[in-house]
Amino acid sequence: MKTGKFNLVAAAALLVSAFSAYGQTAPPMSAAEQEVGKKIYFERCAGCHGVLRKGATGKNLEPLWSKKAPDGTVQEGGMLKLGTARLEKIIALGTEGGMVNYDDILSKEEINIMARYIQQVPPIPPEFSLKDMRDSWKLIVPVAQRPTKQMNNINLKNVFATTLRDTGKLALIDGDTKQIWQILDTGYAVHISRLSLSGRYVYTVGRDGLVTLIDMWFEKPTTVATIRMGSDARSVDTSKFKGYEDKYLIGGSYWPPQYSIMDGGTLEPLKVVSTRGMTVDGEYHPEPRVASIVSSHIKPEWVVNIKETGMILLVDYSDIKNLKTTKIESAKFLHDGGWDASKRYFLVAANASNKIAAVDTKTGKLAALIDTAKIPHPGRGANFMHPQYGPVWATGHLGDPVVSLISTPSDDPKHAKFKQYNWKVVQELKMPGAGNLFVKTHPKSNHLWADMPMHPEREMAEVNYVFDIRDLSKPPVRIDVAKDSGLPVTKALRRAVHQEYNEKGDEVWISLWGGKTDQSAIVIYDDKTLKLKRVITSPDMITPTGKFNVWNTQHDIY
Ligand code: DHE
Repeated sequence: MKTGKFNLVAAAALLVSAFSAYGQTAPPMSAAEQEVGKKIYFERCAGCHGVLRKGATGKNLEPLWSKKAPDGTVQEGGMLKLGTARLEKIIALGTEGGMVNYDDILSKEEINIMARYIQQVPPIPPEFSLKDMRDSWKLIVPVAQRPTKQMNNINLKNVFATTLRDTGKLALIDGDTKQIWQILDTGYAVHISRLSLSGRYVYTVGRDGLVTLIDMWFEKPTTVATIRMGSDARSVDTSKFKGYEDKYLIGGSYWPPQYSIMDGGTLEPLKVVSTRGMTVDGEYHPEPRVASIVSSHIKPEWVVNIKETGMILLVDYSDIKNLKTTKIESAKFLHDGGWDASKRYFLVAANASNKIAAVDTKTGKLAALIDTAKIPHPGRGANFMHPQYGPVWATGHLGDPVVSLISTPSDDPKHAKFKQYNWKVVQELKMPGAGNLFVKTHPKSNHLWADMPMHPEREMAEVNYVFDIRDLSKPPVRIDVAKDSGLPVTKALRRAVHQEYNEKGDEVWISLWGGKTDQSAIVIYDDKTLKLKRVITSPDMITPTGKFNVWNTQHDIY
């Protein structure tokens, strides 16, 4: 794994001086142990706790911290105060606050290393400039040398770009034949894939900041360009407004905290914009990470959600030399989200505030801040017509056993009677447990699927629940994805995660995300009958997570 120009020697020197400044000494670590700690921290911890360890969804993990409470009292804490033995317990067993247990992911020795590592001063990774991006840029096949028409017979609209998380690869699966078409090298633990508006190109972003551009018009899908945006990233999208179709690509980084604009066809870097600045509370934050990004269909704009500041940016790409940005205050910490059915409003989880922020991309203003149950986590959410309340958008929750349904506005005069409910949680559907990550439906479906992969118990993490949206008073149907896969039970949980419909909207694909050396599967259900249809598995099917159907991703159908 590459993490950019991380300078260990400088970091080690920093450690020594900082410990004496604290007057408390962190437990000793060899250089090799620090290297292991750095790698595991990047892979497993930084996403929730931040590179500078100031905390976001996860707690502050600095060696020592102090903060002023609203009543003026000063609170103090830190990893040095907790000490190695207590930290080992927390890492191994997890916490009620939502941290997962690592005793089935890390060895005892690794847990001990991590307990000591987080008592050291966090090393600060280097910045990443436009020049660094340019130096990392590889244009493998220039546009002029690419096919001018599709050179294969695959129904590209029904291809699924599937992350094979721990192998640093992406599987392109033919949704018609259910055959793995091609497996390609990508960045580490690809987080999402997004499609060009044309449906020809797949863009993926690895957690290590590597963006990969894959052309599906070749006989076999081919990587035509790669670029690094920094050392830690989660999001990409193209420009989708008329006249700018796929002209640009935007990528959001966790480290350094910034977004980058690239040429959509070649990934040539064009601009880097820092997101450091003030939070919605008026405090400076040194690490405001870029969470979800989405491309507007009605304006030449991207919606860019900044996690730590709680600011939603509308970035106008019609003139990138004179970049105009609207900064909308919402709440902390922004994470994932999706469009309402009209594609005018973007709804994003402010997960630590237990709120959903809805931005009106037509007026460029915040439309609503809606209180929800604990830690909303919508993925892109799910839109459907509620029999009683009209158009709703659904989000699940990591922290509470419910799926919240939020009423969304509609211009259709037939829906005028539902206006009174707009931006209210009109119903909470009961789930048997918390730990939900994704919900999904399709305009042609009568079902709403919900997973619980972050639930600590096997009977919950390995299944999905399906609601009948025509009659939400009916109890949801339990679908045992792990059992249906036919694969043997393994020590590691096999989390049933992330649902995706096929192009026609009559099949649901669910990933069974097993241990990093275990063979896993994609389990496919008939959406009408809820019966098992097919299992895609092979020795290459290791840790599948997100799946992105070309047609549905291209057109934001969910
Ligand atoms: Fe995700 C979306 C960040 C952990 C699978 N995840 C997102 C988005 C962000 C994000 C910002 C929205 C991207 C967008 O729409 O532009 N995810 C993070 C984290 O910071 C976090 C909590 C910790 C980390 O270290 O990354 C995290 N995510 C996970 C996982 O553990 C998951 C389940 C498996 C994995 O691959 O690591 C996971 N995240 C996903 C998926 C999406 C996603 C599948 C896209 C959902 C979609 O349908 O669009």
